[in-house]
Amino acid sequence: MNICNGKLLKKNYLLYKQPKLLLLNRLLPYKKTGYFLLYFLFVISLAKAEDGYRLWLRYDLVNDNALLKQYRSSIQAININGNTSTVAALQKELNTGLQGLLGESISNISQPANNSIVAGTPATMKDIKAMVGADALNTCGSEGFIIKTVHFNNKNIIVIAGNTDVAVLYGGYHFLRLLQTHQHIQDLNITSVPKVKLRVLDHWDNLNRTVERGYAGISIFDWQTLPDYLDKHYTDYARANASIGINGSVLNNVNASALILTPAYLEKAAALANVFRPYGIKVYLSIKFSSPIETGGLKTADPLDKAVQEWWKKKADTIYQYIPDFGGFLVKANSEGQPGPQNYGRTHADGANMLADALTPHNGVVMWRAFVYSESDEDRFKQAYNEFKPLDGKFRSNVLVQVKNGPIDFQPREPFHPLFGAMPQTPLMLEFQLTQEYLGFATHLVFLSTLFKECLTADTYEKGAGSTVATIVDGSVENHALSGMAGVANIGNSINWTGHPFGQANWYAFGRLAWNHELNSAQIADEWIQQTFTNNPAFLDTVKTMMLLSHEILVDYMTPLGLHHIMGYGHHYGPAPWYDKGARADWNPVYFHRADAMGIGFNRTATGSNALAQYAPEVQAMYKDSNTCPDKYLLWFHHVSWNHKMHSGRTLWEELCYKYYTGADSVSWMQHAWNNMKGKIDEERFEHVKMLLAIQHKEAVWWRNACVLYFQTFSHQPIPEGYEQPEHLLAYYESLEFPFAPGH
Ligand code: BDP
Repeated sequence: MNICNGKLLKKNYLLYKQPKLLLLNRLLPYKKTGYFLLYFLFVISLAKAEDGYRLWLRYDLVNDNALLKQYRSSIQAININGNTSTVAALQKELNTGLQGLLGESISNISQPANNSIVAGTPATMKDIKAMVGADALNTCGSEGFIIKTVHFNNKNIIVIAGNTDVAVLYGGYHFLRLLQTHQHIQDLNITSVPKVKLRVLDHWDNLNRTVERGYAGISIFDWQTLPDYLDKHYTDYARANASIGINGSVLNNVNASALILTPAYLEKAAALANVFRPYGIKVYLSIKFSSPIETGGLKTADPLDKAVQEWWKKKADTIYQYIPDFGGFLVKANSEGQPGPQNYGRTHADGANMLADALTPHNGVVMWRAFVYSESDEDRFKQAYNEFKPLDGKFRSNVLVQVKNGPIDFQPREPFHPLFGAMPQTPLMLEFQLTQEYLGFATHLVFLSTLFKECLTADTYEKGAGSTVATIVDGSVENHALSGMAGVANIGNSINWTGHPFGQANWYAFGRLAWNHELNSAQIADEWIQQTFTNNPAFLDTVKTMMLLSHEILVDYMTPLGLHHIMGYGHHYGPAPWYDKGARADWNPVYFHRADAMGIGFNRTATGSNALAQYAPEVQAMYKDSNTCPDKYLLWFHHVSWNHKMHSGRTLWEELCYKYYTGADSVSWMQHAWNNMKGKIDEERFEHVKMLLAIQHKEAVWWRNACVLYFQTFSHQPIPEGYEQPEHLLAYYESLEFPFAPGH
């Protein structure tokens, strides 16, 4: 199936033409109109099939006649020069995109003409500088683009310009987005430059195609048939990423197999890199720190050992022979059982620097993860900071320390990680999780843009007010040359890529925010809905509201008021706040919520673990007093009594019940809102989302009942009057087991 609708229709037609004639011949003798009607309905339904594969790159005919007329008159031809694979990709995308959107094919011309698009760089188009201004181009760097309507040599032209082919490709995708979102194009003057340099998807995909924490099928990377078979997914994945500015892909799980660096797999990775390259996407690999032992025959992986250093240097040289523009390594070391430099008494900096030195001659980078915690009496919240803060300034210049958005682990809500604001001399790469490991897997509709924004806009006060996480991460606070944002991918081979049709929005939002963290969630939702579903204003309004509220709703029915990590053990499916059998204290929900007869919550103030001290004084001031701490972080930082007075006037116990009940109830509201959308979009995706919302509702009620009943065993207070009583006793919820829950 082709992602572009223009082609899809044609292909389907050819594909079904033969059976259609056969069927027609069979039906003719009956000559019953009923059969014909049925048959035509069948053909129409095929032509309209919407399985989600096309993502936000659907390019369906613009259904606003006035706009269509405007578009058609301003876009009559395309002038793109150059013979690189990126130029070819851009040409193809514009041709297919415009053909779909405008319903007519657009000719390619070799000179700028009146009412044409001119796309190029100063190297490929001699007039480009004169059209947009050399100064403007100077602000674009190597990836930024300009889209401008100009009157040049008596011609009306839409210019898409950049300093490199890839920049122009980004501009081309942005232009198509303008049309898909029905923007006027007569007076364009857009300059867009990415704020963050490395915008990377991290795949937790294993070489056997299972995906750690993946809920959308198996891996799209079919290592078995690579390098010879190049699945269509690879190109469409690259297109989707390029369209939102993602420029890197880590192909394999952070819990890495050492085999990834063996020649057989490097050849496969190189084949993927070749497909991705025209789209500006670099390939990175997760490495296993013990690779020199496992595949190199050495006795040690000590980063200060000369033979080990030599092994990595040679390995890097080899990798670059396969992949000349290889991006670098992602490393999980001394975390959750992975080997690392500490096995040899060395530091994270020793380990990262050894790898960095091997990559330096080739301009590669190391993304060294700070997700570390070990069995210890220390609050898990504090451990990454304790290990990494003393290493600030000790890393080579091509190392980024990659930090999860929050201090624990991708919870529905976390305060920002205290390392942001604490390592001024080190570029910190922000890691978000798009796959919904702790957020209902791929069956809960939750738009993560608001979660991302909550973190990005949080003020660390590193250099006074305004040092937001976003400005730490984009390098502007400390003037770092390197900057990066990573998203743990939610992609699999499921037909719509992400399992839940709305999971696509999280991939989309991540890319858009990595490019420009100043975009707001409403804008992003707006763009995504229009491109993915429809421009119908009623649909747009309702669904945008659902999306914007969805994260808060999920927090309410799962982990309100600052509760965290109370999910099922191991697989993290469903509620299990009672669980206390985990091999380590900090793998148990009871460790995190600390409910007792007095109250609930983790005291992280000076009278408790004092994790709060890891933040700047201004941040501490916001959170340190349980009476002024925002409700949403209350139980992150305080153990408060069941009768604690909340800002609403309710007691903590009442508020907890209120949140759980409102959360579950809000999912019914989402169902209701969605049901009203029937007929506004295709039946296929409408029904899909409807069924998933039913699961979400069932599970939200399950979360509510299980948690309220369990916490009631400590509060000893009744569920407030007027609330529906849980369907089962606590013992029932505690007895549920899910040995085959996916993704672990
Ligand atoms: C946790 C996941 C685990 C990952 C780990 C990580 O449960 O599967 O390996 O994060 O980020 O959230 O390394």
